[in-house]
Amino acid sequence: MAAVAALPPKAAPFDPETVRADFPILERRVHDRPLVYLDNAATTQKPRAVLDAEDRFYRRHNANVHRAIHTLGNEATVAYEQAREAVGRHLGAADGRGVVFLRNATEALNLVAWAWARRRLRPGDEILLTPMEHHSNLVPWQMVARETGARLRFIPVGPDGALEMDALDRDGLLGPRTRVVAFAHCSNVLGTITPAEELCRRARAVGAVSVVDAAQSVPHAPVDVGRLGCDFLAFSGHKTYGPMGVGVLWGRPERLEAMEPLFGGGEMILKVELESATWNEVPWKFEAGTPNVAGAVGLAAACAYVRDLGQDRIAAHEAALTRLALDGLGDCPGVTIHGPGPGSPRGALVAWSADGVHPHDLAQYLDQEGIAIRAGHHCAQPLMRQLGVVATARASFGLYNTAAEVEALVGAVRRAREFFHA
Ligand code: C6P
Repeated sequence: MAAVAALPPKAAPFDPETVRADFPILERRVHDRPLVYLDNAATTQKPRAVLDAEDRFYRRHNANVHRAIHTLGNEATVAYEQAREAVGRHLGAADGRGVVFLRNATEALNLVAWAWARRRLRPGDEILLTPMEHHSNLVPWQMVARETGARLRFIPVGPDGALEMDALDRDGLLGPRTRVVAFAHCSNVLGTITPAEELCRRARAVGAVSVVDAAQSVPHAPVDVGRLGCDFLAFSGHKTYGPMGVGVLWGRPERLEAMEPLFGGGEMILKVELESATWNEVPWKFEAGTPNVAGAVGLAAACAYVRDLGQDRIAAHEAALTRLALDGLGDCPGVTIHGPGPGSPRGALVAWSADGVHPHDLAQYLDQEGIAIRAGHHCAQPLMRQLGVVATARASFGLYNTAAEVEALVGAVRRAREFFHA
């Protein structure tokens, strides 16, 4: 189990000041100011428990997995497979059988698109998405639609950032032609939390598979694949306090069983002849070649870390920070906040436009004060078009952020406006 600096009793309010000590990078200064890291939706910082788990793997147990008879090989294999079990349980599954280790959420979504959808879809079939998808959950479907003749359809996003669920029936978006329903659990721009359970249920009712892009939800709240009722779920380790280069596709084991592998090579085979081969069992048949074992071990440590802290307490803390940011930024002159207003469900991020200040200029100004935010299209260009902007500024919160940091952000955004309007 991962160590946590000073584990408070579960009932106590969450204290970010205590957990900050677990993150060495937060000691850094940027432009001679304390680092205020508010770019957690892009990637989170790593606690010592994760750094140590990776380090320990390389120092003590490094060997290739599933191949060697020697002691280190066995230890590495055990560590890797234990990580799989831990990630499966973190997602509410009984075991790790549905957990495919990949590089990131993007690769996980591509695996479903190419290995599941491309082989099954026919002209006239439909793939139902939303216009607020990250490109990683849009472009693979565009590519598969082009190859198969399937049609892309979109559940509209209203001005309040919510999905217009009544359009499913009103506009005939969901029906017997729908084969795939793929959507973000939480938008990386609007922060909208989508009605994932309902969408999965509606998909199931018409015989479509549901694909949940959980890149922005798994890091912030407990996510249970059983409760969601999804067929596939994707997330990235690096956004959830784990290492870069490891991501997960969770698939309902019977769906994975029915899928052909996408990549051929080592470890995904059962038997190879000169002209043919048969496949290993699920999930290994999707993991061709040497996997990122240290990454998987680090990800399992990250899961243990947030569970030890209490995911519900982290979620409540981040919701309070988000409310503070919505209120503070909302009071700044010339600022337009995108996405659901206060009181509506929202992930731990706020994107906004500031009248007369380009988001890139704003991000650079904030950087001079040690404050890291993201500015750009956030890999959601169609959504930017709908919002009528080319880019936005975005602050996104993690468990180690504090109310004082949000106040620093708001103060700096105010000063930036005065600076750029002077
Ligand atoms: N978003 C951001 O918003 P990868 O790069 O594969 O780890 O994650 C891709 C991805 C998929 N879905 C959603 C909803 C996402 O937000 C992201 C990554 C980052 O800053 C980078 S664009």
